[in-house]
Amino acid sequence: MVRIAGFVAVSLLAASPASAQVNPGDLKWGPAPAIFPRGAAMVVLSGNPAGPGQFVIRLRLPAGYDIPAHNHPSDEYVTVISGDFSLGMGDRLDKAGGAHLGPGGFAEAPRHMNHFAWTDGGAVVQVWAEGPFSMTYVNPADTPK
Ligand SMILES: [Cu+2]
Repeated sequence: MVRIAGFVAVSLLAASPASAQVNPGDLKWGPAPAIFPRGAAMVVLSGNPAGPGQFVIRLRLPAGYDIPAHNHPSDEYVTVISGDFSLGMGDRLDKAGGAHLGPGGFAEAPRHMNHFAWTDGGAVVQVWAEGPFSMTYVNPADTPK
């Protein structure tokens, strides 16, 4: 029965984000977890960043947003969806030392390698990494409270 099949498909979509298809306007944004500097919004597209396994999230960063030097326990793959996003490798945020990326731009931060990022005019970026996700700030004073 077509109607039952359709109902089942909708139920699976709601229960399992990993199999979902979604347009940008339908994403349910919320405040990013406190491990990120204040002001970012986040949506989980696939998986669970808090648990084991691969996940995909998007982050919406306001203009003038800085992410101080930090590292992660897994490789991090970042795709710029919109806006401007700059990312560099190193132990301190150095705006002279990053690569400036636009929509479609891509960056990879190998696991445990210190890196930093910022946006001048605001950005939406998509992050693919392995959970459980964490951020270790190089300077403990940079750790958001
Ligand atoms: Cu990072």
